[in-house]
Amino acid sequence: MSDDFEEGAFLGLPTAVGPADIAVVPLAYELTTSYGTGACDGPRACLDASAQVELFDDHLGMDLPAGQAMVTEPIWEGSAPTLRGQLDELAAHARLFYHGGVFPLFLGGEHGILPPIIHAARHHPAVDGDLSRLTIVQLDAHADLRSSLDGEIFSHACAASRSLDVGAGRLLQAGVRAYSEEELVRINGDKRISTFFAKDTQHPHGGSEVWQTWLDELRSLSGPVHFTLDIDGLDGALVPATGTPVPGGLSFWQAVETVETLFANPKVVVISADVNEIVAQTDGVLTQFTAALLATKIVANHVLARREGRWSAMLSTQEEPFDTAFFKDFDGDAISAV
Ligand SMILES: [Mn+2]
Repeated sequence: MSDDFEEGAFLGLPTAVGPADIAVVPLAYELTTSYGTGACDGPRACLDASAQVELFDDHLGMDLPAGQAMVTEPIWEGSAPTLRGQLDELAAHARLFYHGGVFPLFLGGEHGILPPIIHAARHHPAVDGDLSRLTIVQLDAHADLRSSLDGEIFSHACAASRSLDVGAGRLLQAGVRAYSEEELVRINGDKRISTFFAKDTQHPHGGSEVWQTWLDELRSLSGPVHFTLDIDGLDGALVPATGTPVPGGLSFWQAVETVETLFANPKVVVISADVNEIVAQTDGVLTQFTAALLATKIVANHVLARREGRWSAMLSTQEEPFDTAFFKDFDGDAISAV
């Protein structure tokens, strides 16, 4: 722990003065969690746990922040009385980090944060208003491809469906092992979606071959990418306090390998990432520490991409108007159903 440790900041690193290169953006959002509760406290717990993470990253070969200006934003909390109002607020907040000069890492909060983040990502210069250019890479126990859950189309269980409805061009998923028939039909019928099921990648015989095809898929990507890590994609033993821990999931090193392979792709620009469904574990710290370690891996790989010329600031020159009432007016007819 260095002398200039800052309480509550990511990795304990003091907030940089001036324009940020990397922004850690905590989002205390939890309105639709169906089983466990506490995703709202997750970002704070993750920030606190990150104080115990080593600053030296062996893949990067340096101590973080490795010369980058890093800031930990104040924890965002919605004030609108309705879920749709909060989604609009969240999108407007996320928009602040898509000008192209900064890499945002959002800490959630339930997975319902994804559609407003993707909506805001259209303003990133690499996306340039056309979200069909954007690929979402998702690690998750759940497909999150329901058309609705308990009548709510913005449930966390619909995060991936709504992100495609918002306009994302492609969706790659791994770790998936809990899904409905409706979601399976959608996976098989929608060409934008490629899903790698945990029963295949984690199979004791032949699983490693399927895992290699996942990595090859990541290597074949091009264009802007948002990486979304639902920590329940990991085996439930690693994240016991997350909203819905599920056995049979990805190992820690498979999550790390996914991050390293994605950020190493020279044709890809990872414009942003999120780590979500973090819940403050009270009988230990494994859940929030696992999340903090993977968040650190994401930051370290972003720094490496900068140092090796795969990421450079590309500030947008025009001030595009932002649709601040997108979700409030989101057309129910526009949602995708099987
Ligand atoms: Mn999810």
